[in-house]
Amino acid sequence: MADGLKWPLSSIVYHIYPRSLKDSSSDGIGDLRGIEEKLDYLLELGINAIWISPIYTSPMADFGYDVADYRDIDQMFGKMKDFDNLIKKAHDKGIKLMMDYVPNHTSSQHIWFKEASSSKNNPKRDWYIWADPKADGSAPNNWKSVFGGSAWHLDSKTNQYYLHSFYKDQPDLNWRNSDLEKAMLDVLRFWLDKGVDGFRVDAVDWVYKDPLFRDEPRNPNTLEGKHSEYDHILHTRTFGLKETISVMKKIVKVVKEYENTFIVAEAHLDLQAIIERYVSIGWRWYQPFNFSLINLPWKAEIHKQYIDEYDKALGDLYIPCYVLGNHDQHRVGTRIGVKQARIAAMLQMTLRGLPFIYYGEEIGMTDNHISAEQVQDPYEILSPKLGLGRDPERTPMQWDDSKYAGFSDSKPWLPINPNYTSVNVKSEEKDDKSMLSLYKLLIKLKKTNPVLHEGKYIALPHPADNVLAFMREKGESKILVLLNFDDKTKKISLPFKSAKIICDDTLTDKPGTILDLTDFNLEGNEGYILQI
Ligand code: TEU
Repeated sequence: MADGLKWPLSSIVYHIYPRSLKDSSSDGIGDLRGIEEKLDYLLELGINAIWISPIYTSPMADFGYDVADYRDIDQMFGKMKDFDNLIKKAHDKGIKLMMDYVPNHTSSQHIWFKEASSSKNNPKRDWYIWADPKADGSAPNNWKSVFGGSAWHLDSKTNQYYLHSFYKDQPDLNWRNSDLEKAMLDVLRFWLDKGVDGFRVDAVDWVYKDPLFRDEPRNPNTLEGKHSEYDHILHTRTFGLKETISVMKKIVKVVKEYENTFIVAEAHLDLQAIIERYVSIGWRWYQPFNFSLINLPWKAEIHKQYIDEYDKALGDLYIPCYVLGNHDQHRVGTRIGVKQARIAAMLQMTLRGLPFIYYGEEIGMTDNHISAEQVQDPYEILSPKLGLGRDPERTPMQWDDSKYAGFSDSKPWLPINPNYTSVNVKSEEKDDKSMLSLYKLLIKLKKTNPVLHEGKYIALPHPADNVLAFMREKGESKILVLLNFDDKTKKISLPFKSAKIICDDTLTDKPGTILDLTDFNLEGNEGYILQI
């Protein structure tokens, strides 16, 4: 049974945004054959699992997160036989494949919604969430869509509003209906039967909402012009209801019927709530995403506090999770700068647990500027100029310095970042100090060094302000990780007279060189992994 499984304990997951990895069909949009072409690159990088953002049939109102058929591949990405081929090739190379599972909503083009909206008496009506207008015809309550505006859209044909937590073309499903629940759980089985190794679960905290449709309170801490309309409300009745755990348990129950499977679910939660998720779901091969490296201010003290507590709470029972970026978040190199992105990579790869790498992170890709005419993301369109749009972090992968960066022969769906002439796979492969070289080394260490792979995390006091230090320990073997989160030199004194360099952030120091840390200047943006 499933408990013999080991892969999430020894893997690095590469997150593919399929529109942007590699276009094999010359339409400017990435596809499945493009992914297949790049499997050897991933293997060379050291990746042994991929998660692909949605590739299902979709009108692409939210670029695949609006699913019109959970059991088919969008023609833009290829055909089912391309998927079958991809999974076979990936497995032959020892790469696990995780799909994206979108339980909260479908596309308004899904046959279920077409049926549900055809009449109030349609048997599928209750598969979605409907409510009558208020007496004045307005929306049933004050609930807001994440992307902006009311969460309700009037269906003029049946004169009822349907709920959409995200875009209006993404009607929310009603998981309180048992037929719907069964149909959605069967979707998991469909892909598991095809041999997928697990799922990333989308937006699960939105799945249940107050059945009485009561208003939500105003958030007293937000400012006009600074925060989105959605953030002006506290989501006490539409987010993270206690039923979230029960729906996750149902999803887990299905996935765990299959061997060697794994689930990671979105969890925009504080530390206590994350821990509660692990404990109440209680399956070792389930993991809530930990977005702390993205969301917390980039300060060593703040991260230490989080990591210490998180690592201790999970112990050996659950697998920690660290993420520096994804398709919804500005790229790490843009958030904290390209030099600190190296420090962040060293941190992510030396901590315990399962790291996720967002495509392009490994070459140091940064956000691209998107002009008003180039905007694609509905979030930017509905909540403009707040820096919320997600196009900047979704631009095509930079493979080489040829026209369109080796991503496609045609104009890509989003503009290539002009830095592609130097930030690209081909040139970084030739440069033994590049970000790509750093990632390759870190991934190799993470997978093969027994201390980094299996050792305990040992918290250490800060050697200096904004400097993080911790140890990994297995038996007598010890590794010290020393990371300067600052761009200023820090004087440190640690009781290690002969610490041997395994890796430094710029790959300029010779491995094996001995450092005396009893009286040491740690330069700005400098990081070390050291054998003690
Ligand atoms: O995102 C859900 C989610 O957490 C959003 O609130 C996210 O914070 C938002 O996109 C702002 O960045 C998931 C997907 O990751 C996202 O791409 C989809 O648009 C969304 O669900 C709807 O399916």
